[in-house]
Amino acid sequence: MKHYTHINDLENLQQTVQEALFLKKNELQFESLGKGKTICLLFFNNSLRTRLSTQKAAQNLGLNTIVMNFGNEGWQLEYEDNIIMNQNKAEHVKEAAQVVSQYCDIIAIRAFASLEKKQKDEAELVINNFIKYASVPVVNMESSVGHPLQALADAITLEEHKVNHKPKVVLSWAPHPKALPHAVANSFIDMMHLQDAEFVITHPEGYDLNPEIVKNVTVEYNQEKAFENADFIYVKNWSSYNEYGQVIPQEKDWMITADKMKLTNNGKFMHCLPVRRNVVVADEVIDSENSLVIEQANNRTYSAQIVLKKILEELK
Ligand code: AN0
Ligand code: CP
Repeated sequence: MKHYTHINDLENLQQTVQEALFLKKNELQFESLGKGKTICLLFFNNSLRTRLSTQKAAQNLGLNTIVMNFGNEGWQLEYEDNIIMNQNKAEHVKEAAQVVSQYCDIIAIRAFASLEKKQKDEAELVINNFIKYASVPVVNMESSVGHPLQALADAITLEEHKVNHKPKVVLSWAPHPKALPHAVANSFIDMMHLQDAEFVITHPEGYDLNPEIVKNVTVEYNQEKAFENADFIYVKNWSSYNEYGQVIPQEKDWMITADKMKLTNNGKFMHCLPVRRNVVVADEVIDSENSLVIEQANNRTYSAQIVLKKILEELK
């Protein structure tokens, strides 16, 4: 695994989850592995969890960390080839990626979808150009299309809360005032393809995700029906994929409430955070004993740490 941009870059998900759980028991057991090496975290968008947990994971492995926020602090990058750069973009990714590679051994990047043009987002310009021009491994900290460190943390959390039967896991859409990317939902689905579970996706009509990612997963447009007997309810908002980036108003309220959770098999509530209370999920659900959101956030450290550990072992 040179780069980590997709959950399938892991050779074996189940084994990686076990390795992450082993790390979690003693997070400093490989504290010398990254000694003398540096990771650069490049943020083109906001973050709380990804930023702190990836830094913590790096620190647990003895890596030095440099964090850079693009946006206001970095030069605006150009991604087009053969372009006359006489507008507002000061630097081409071709130089930028090679330059960053001079200062570090691993580059991690967060660059969300713009939600303006599907084709442009799906080309994954930022992460793919860094992979093309950088001379060091690249880690995806949420790109246009995926958030594989989140999906790995979710796999770890599912494993820790395993039930003694094949679990029913439901990915439910929930409302949000802003247009949000598809990345978290996509990577959760990619990860669930590798699990032995009954997996159902529920969302309003018009919110169908990319069929190439969903593949043969059951889609149930009736949220209550989908929730019946579920062991895990994984909640996320996303904007329309077909009407790309649009928010389609709903008559029915898709917010996750205690009444809806009563339809489940004492189901656990999961969300990657940040979450808008009483829009996406009612206080009574996120504050309940069945809410796993803080554990998911905690597992972001071990998800990042096991990925960085695998990359460092290959660098040696
Ligand atoms: C982002 C998203 O939905 O992709 C980040 C989630 C980890 N969420 C928001 O922008 C609120
Ligand atoms: N879940 C997650 O990636 O959170 P941040 O956007 O705060 O990093």
